[in-house]
Amino acid sequence: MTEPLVLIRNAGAVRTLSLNRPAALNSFTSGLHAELMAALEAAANDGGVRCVVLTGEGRAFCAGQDLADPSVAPDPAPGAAPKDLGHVISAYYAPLVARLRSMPVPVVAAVNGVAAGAGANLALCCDLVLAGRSASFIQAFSKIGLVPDTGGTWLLPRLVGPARALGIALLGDKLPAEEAARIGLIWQCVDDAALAEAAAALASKLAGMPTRALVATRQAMAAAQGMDLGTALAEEARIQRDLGNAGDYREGVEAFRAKRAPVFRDR
Ligand code: T3D
Repeated sequence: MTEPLVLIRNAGAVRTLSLNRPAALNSFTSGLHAELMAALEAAANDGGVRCVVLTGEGRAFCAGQDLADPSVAPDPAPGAAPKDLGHVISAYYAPLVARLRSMPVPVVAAVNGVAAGAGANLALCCDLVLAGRSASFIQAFSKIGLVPDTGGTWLLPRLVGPARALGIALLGDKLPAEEAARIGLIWQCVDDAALAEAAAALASKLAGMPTRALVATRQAMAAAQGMDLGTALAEEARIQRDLGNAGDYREGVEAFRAKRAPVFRDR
């Protein structure tokens, strides 16, 4: 029996997806792409899941594209046709980013080790990124003659500003987790030994919160990046109108007034 390329664990309303190609630092093959997409799709469609955690098996989070995969690695044979990396991005990485950014529940990245290339941007696509102190983020693309993909050109300047984003992307240097947290690239850096527990606690907290409002916040903040203030204010009014008609708002206000803990159910 072949090992699954994504391990799936459930704890209450939290589903953890763990990339499982540790010998190749969880780098992406078409098989890993397919299993990860299927696992995300299943989590999105399961009403019992209220938060997803993405992590990696072994000592890495994800080293990006598997550069040994013959479908993408340049063929050294003289006169061999170049590989169409545009197709690889459109067929695999772009749909993965779109899937993650439209998940109906919050997604936490628990970065347990190196996150390089598409692996770094996979983590940064998640809503909250926690990393172990020995983890690192590498925009490895420039080292092999590529640009940041998997949302990197969009995410990096928004997260850390254009000057830092360009430095990180051009140099492709290893950015330690502590520094990544200091400059606002990620949410938090914790001791390696505390990572799993910290991610579980964060995910469980998010799972108990009003899911629809959390997801709407992600979407509104992303959309507002391309709007003027007036348009963003109008969009806030539109979203608040929707959420104000939802059960979670009624429950949140009732619980506040009754001085009890709320039980949110919308998804
Ligand atoms: O190309 C396209 O299809 C377009 C899409 C591109 C998206 C991308 O992600 S491009 C960027 C691809 N990723 C990289 O360039 C990173 C390559 N890896 C590294 O730079 C280093 O491995 C790390 C900095 C991530 C870790 O370094 P280190 O010293 O801790 O480990 P290592 O010894 O280099 O790697 C350990 C093993 O994992 C090794 O295999 P071995 O020798 O033990 O059999 C190494 O070959 C393998 N490995 C690491 N990264 C990859 C990989 N194998 C295939 N693909 C990888 N990306």
